[in-house]
Formats: sequence, structure tokens, C-alpha cells
Amino acid sequence: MTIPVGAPATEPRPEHGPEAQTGWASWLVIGLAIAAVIVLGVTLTTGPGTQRAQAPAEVTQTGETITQAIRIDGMSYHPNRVEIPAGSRLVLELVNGGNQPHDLTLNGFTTELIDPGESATFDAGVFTADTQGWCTIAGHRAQGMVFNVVVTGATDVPAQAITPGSSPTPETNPFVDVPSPATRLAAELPEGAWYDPALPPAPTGTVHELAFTVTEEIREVAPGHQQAQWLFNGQAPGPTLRGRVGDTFRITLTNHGTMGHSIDFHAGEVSPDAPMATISPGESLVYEFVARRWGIWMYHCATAPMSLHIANGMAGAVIIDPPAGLDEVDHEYTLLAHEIFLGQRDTGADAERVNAGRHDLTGFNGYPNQYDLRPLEITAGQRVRFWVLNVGPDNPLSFHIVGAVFDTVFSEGSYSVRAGLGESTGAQVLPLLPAQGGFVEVTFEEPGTYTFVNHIMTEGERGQHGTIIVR
Ligand SMILES: [Cu+2]
Repeated sequence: MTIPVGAPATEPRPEHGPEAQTGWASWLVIGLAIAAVIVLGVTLTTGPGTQRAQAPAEVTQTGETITQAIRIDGMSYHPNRVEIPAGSRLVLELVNGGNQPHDLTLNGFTTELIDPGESATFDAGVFTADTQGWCTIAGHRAQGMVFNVVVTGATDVPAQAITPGSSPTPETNPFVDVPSPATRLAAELPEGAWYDPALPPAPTGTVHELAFTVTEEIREVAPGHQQAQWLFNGQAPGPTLRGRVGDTFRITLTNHGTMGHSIDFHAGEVSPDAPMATISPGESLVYEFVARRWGIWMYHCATAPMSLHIANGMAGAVIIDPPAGLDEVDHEYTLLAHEIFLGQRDTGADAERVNAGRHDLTGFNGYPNQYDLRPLEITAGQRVRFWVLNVGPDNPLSFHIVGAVFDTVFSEGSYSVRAGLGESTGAQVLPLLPAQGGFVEVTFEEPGTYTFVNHIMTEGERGQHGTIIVR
């Protein structure tokens, strides 16, 4: 199917909008003396930051139309550059050979969303200066998805800078004042931000049928700052799933967002091609896997750039119990560690900052310091298992509880220390790279205020820090 995009080529688009059309007509009638005034007027009404070409006096429209076939593959246009004579019109025949929807904004015009396998004819208008276009889907420009039009034969055209996809990485966040630790600890946890860390037992039954719906919504991600998040079932992290070795998980993923999304369950051992495919808005797929191995496993959106989709909230945990069950404890909690990238309200995590690995805050379960604002509460003498998963997207976690020693540590398939084996040893941290997970067990013998932190201290100070009150 071909989507016609933009004005038909037989009805040439104005180069600069209506005011510029007036400019050209006046120019022809009134002559060179007045032209300078009109050019000035066009410049003023076009405004700063526009991608439209300015009208140099030396270039007239050649009337030529250049048609170029462009294939979209991965995060690039092939070719990603075209040379055309100054004053000619460019029509692009775009074919999306990739696995997710894309578009192209160029010269002040933008295509509709082009789904995988679809094509579009795009009249990008007349060019008098070098111009850069890009895909407007979140994060794609930062990944280098740009298209350059280079004009030839223009004289005395001021070299219009081809706007790069990224500006120099700022030292401070240009979009928001990042709340300080003092501000964060004095804040109230907003309604709806609380993520209950208590982990219920696995539900009965051996087949777990679940619906996962993707939405894009504005949420408070740090005190005083709301921004777009991309969510599985309206929450970040996504729902924690639990079952036993041998159970079947059948997840129906439906995309109610505005861009392509997908899901990848690390607990599954399946060919990625079909179940992990990116689906367009409005589409669904079924992802089925048998959990053959126990532990805590990450799942996440696998649509590029994955860093941005994970940074915007698209990650969660699957917990699989061993066939013989786990040791008895009084409480089980789940803590997912992650970075937080602040950005503009409507776009969410800033793609440039994610690409540069420049996070502003960190958190457990979606919000910085949330278990300082609403601590975990247990009774002295109780034994607790903390399941911990680092969903990143990028940075390591050194999970530590101040005042406690872990007598049991399980990570990535094996116990390193285990209570009851008669060894007088223990562990002080559970270290986890992104996508690694495990659990620790600890008995809190004495009342007090304990804290759990990322012992990579600056990361703990950015929000991976919480409180356990033992009474
Ligand atoms: Cu996604």
C-alpha cells in the first residue's frame, strides 16, 4: 500500500508559505529595488530556527523535479544524502524496510507515520540551500536518523548550517532544575507514585495468561517534575510476574502508544524474530514462553533505541521459583534499580541525554528515594528476602543494607553464600550489572532504622536509597 504524503507534485508547494508567495509575486512586478525590503520581510516572518530555505536573490526556481528512492532500514535512510540543483523540487519515494514505524521531517514538511513494509511519496518542496531532515520518532534523530539535501549551483548562498542532531552535551540539565537530595527527602510521595515492593506468592496454576497494554502517559517522575513515561499496564516498572519452573506464560501485548513498541522476556528461551517484533500502534502480538529456569529475570521493550524505551519505564521482572521452593522468610520484597533521565513534559526522558548516558537521578521501583518517603516496616527478629534486579539501562548496582550482613546471596543462577551451611561467612553487597538479578536474605535482630543503598555512593545519593524501619 502506498500512502500519498504531502501536496501532489502537480500543485507545487510554496517555498516559504503564503507570505513568501506574495514576496515572489511582488518581486517580479516591482523589481529589484524593492526586493531587498521584501526579502527582509520574509526573513522576519519566517522566524528563527526554521528549516525552510531562505530566498537568495541569485537563485531562481529551476522548475526541475528530482525524484529519489529512499529505503528506511534500521535507524537510517539509504541513501541518507541527495544532491540537487538549487531551486529544484525534491520528491522522495520512501519505503520502510525496517521493523518499526518511522517518518521524515524535511524542509518544513513531515510525512505521516510510515509502518514497516509501507511506502510513501513525499513532496518535500523546493530547495535553495542545504537542509537537514530527520525522523521525529523519539530518540531516532539522536541515533543518527537524519537525511541531508545538498544543493548545487547556488551562488552567494550563505552556508546554512546543517543542524546536527545533537547539541554539545550540557553539564546541567537544560530542561529542568534537578531536585537536590534535600528537596527529594522533604517532598511528599505523590499519589500514584508508590510502588508496593511486597511480593505475593506465585498464583496457582501452571499457565499464566496476561494482557500487557502499552500506553504513553504523563507521570510525576521526581518531586515537582512530570514528564511522559512509556508504560506496561500503566506502571513503571511494569507488573512483576511470578510462577514456578515449568510454568507457561502467555502474554498478549497490545500497543496503545504513538510509536512502535515490543517486549523481550529474558526468562524465555524463544526465537526472537516473531515474539520480540516491534508492533505498530493499534497492533497486538502473543508472546509465549515456558519458564525452564528459576531466578529473577528482566523483561523490557526491545524497540530501538532500547536505552530510551527502558529509560522511559518499559522494564519489569519475572520471578520463577525453584521446584523445591525457597527457604522460609517472613517478607519478600522486589526492588528494581534504574536510572532516571529528566526531560521535557511531553517527550519524557531526553533522548540526547540518554544517548550520552547522562542520567539525573536514580531510583528503586520508579521514583527517587520513594522508600525514604514511605519506608518498609518490619518487626525485630523477622527474616526478609529482597529480590533485586538492575534494569539500568546502563549503570551497575552495588546493593547494600547499612547495619546488615547477608547470610544468603543468590545471583544469576547460583548461591554464593547460604544460611544453614554452617559457614561463618556472609556478604556485604549484591553486585548487579544491568539486566542482572538475584536475591539476598537477612534477619533483622535489633530494632532500628536501616537503609538500603546503591553503594556506588554517588548513585545512592541520586536516589537509590531507602529506609527499613525495624520495630
Ligand atoms: Cu517501547
